[in-house]
Amino acid sequence: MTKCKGCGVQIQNEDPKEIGYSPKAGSDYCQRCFRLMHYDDLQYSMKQGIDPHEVLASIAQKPGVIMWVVDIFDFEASMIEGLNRHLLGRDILMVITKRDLLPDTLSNEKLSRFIFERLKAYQITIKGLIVTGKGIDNKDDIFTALEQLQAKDIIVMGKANVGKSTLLNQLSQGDVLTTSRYPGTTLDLIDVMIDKYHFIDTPGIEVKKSMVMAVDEKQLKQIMPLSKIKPSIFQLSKYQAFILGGLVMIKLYGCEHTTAVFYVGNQLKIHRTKLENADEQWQKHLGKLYVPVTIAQKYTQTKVSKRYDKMDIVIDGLGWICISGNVQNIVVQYPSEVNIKFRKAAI
Ligand SMILES: Nc1nc2c(ncn2[C@@H]2O[C@H](COP(=O)(O)OP(=O)(O)OP(=O)(O)O)[C@@H](O)[C@H]2O)c(=O)[nH]1
Ligand SMILES: [Mg+2]
Repeated sequence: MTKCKGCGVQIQNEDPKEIGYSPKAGSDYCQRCFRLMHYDDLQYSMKQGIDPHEVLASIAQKPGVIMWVVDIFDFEASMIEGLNRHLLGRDILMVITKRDLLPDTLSNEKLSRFIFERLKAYQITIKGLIVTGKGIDNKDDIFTALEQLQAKDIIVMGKANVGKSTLLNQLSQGDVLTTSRYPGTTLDLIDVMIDKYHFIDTPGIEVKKSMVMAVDEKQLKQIMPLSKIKPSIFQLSKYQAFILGGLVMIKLYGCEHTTAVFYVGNQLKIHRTKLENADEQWQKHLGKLYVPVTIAQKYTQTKVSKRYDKMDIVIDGLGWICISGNVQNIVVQYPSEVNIKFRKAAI
């Protein structure tokens, strides 16, 4: 039995409806990978397909250094609670991806400080940190860190869609592994030899309660950042509301010298409205002017007061909004199946 070089499943030639199908005997790739690679066509979604406990358990059994891949744009959703406990005594090298999406004006020192503060809050200990992204060539830093850890076998793991396979393709200067914007691309462990190192690509650990999971796959292009984020900055006074696509409404009460900076994909429309009209506008335009919407279209409201001088409202899978200045109250309306968090500003 051969394994698909792109996603790791066993290739089979019998059942077109089952995973691993290829019409040709002896092919290197399954039909799903072939169509993803060449036509950006998702034959079937695997976003709910892989049991995260099974993935973590199989990773824990493999000897080697853990390369934990984390998406800087979706940092909070990339976290794995109790990671050190799941991987007791193992060396963890953290590799941050998608740095290219954040503004160049943000220094790496500031970024590292933010990352270590967040890791402390999550009680996660790492042995090293590398920040990289598309178009950033610091492969040498990664290999130097692996050398220091005396790594031979390296297990590349992390949440779905953080960029594990993309990173490995970059390190090997090839395009062997299948990558896609759809979570759940890699389906089984895949061995990748790069020089003397034996890397293992792994299926992403399921991301729960993310906007990426809440919208239809066809809408992903509208919410995921496709290029460097251009932050949208608004100066606010008194009462203001914002509607992000058809996904989130943020109401700000009692603003005084307040600034809101939106770090979301550039394609997502940000609608600014008067607070007193916001609910009416939402009802009227949802699914028409205000798109995309989630599949379930069920929403929850949370009321918060500003906890930090500069506070981020983080919406998993969508980005974050940094609020500074005075605000009496903030009400966030968001899809019930999506996680939101409040943190000290990242930028
Ligand atoms: N801008 C940018 N996009 C990236 C980067 N790394 C990955 N991506 C994109 O993120 C998406 C997911 O990448 P993959 O490499 O398939 O992610 P993965 O972690 O292997 O995903 P699973 O196999 O589903 O767990 C793709 O659309 C990639 O093009 C990066 O450094 N910068
Ligand atoms: Mg992958």
